[in-house]
Amino acid sequence: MTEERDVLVVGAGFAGLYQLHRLRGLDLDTRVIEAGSDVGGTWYWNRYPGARCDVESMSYCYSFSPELEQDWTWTEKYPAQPEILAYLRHVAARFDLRRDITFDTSVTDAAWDDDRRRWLVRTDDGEEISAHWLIWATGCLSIPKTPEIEGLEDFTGRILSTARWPHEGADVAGERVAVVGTGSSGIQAVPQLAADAAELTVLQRTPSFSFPAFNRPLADDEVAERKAHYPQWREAQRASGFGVPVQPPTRSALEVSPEERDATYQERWDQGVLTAVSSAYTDIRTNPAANETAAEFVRERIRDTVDDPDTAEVLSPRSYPLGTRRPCLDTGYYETFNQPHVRLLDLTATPLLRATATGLETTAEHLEVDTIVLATGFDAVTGALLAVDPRGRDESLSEHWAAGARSYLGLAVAGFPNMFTVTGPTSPNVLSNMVISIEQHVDWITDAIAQGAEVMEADPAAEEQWVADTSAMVAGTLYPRADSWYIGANVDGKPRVFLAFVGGIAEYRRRCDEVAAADYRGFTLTRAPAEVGA
Ligand code: NA7
Repeated sequence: MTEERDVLVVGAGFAGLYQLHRLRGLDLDTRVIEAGSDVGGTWYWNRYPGARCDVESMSYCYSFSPELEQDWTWTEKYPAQPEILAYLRHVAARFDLRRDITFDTSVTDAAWDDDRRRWLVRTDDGEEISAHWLIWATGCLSIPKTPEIEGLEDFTGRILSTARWPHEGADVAGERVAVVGTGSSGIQAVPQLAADAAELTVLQRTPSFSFPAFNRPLADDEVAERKAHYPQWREAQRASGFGVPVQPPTRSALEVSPEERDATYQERWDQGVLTAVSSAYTDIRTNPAANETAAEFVRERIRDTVDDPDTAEVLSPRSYPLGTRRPCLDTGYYETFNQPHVRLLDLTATPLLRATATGLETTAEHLEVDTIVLATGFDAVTGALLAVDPRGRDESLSEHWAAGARSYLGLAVAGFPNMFTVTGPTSPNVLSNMVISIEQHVDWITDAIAQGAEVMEADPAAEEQWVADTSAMVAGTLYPRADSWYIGANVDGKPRVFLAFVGGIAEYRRRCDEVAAADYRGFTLTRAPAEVGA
């Protein structure tokens, strides 16, 4: 039997939980389907040692409830995965959200029924749900990317994935461990794994720019101060580029002396904030020469930290500008390479050939290991949507996106009526504090649904224009100079389209609000026949 609902939401992470809460406010009958056994999304799955958010805890939390803001007290500058998960569990309990969430269940397909003007959704439990609205709250980094390492299935030791870390933990004490991947996950896990492993080898293909987090417990008085001024802080977050307030730049990096520039970079480095250094001057994201001054400052810090000059050089990114691939925040990452049992293996010099029964083989050596840790990233932003591949009015999403992801405002897709994507492609998503972006999207979607249309659909021309506008914005930056997952480069065959809005969250919000204020310009809203002319 087909269950009838007003809204079906896929995913119960930060996005799905808030979306459910807001839809209850409209009195809509909502059901949430979640693949995990609990709420949390990203923070449910990514339990590897060292997993931590790199947006500060008192900024990486919901702003919709002042009471929640006051009642919840974060303990560290940067929250570790267990604390974020505890927070989301608290939110689920506090707002009584679990009763509308079905766990351990995946949506397997979704198709728009143009006659009934509803979505028909199926789950891996064999259930069929018909919904007036379908909202994807599936996250941007939720489908782990399996690396194309030949023979991995022949390895007889243990393979762990940072994105699917065992809930009971994984003891590597006394083991020989290889970590493949040096993005945020690898960089956070390496110091922790090094503390237990007998030998740790880090296999690096592309080095990341990583900044020290200077993580620490939060003092009572700073928590009280923030809580006393939360509304102003939230305003500053929303007015900022990434949802993380930093002192805005006023000058070009090239108009100040090298001494002054380095002093500025050092001051921002010491803040331990992901975007602080790259926001020091107006042109770091647009001018290669300006960017190089900041990049070289970071390389200098790597050389200061790592004892062996060859290792420091291999850890120093040179193939792309600072900020064009996701930078990282770390706790003791570079220092880890000074430990005698830790080794860096440069896969650009000696590429990885294959896995064997007992380890990993490069062009130079056979590395015998007990455990391989894969920190090899995700099929970002579009992966979870295309895994289901919903079918719209005339075509599937994969057909519509054959040449790359297209959307209107990152919220809706032409030909996919009554469907919204929270933090979808070409919204600020991965270039922003996710929680702030999620709240803005959910609020916008909820207001749109409250218009009471029977069918709401993005116009193809509006989508076309949005794609043109956002692509032009990217072309004015240095982002296209990097092969990054921002552009789909990490997944074989993924069409190259920049997946995030680069104009900053304040500008993005302005554009979304403007569309809503202009009677949802670029959307067609159809009323139910009975209501027409009423
Ligand atoms: P990332 O940032 O995509 O990092 C994945 C890493 O894995 C990266 O260093 C890759 O090197 C490496 N990789 C991937 N496949 C291979 C193979 N086959 N061989 C060797 N190395 C490989 O993912 P993370 O999970 O670390 O971080 C994702 C985001 O989560 C992060 O930015 C935060 O937003 C939170 P490559 O760069 O492709 O040369």
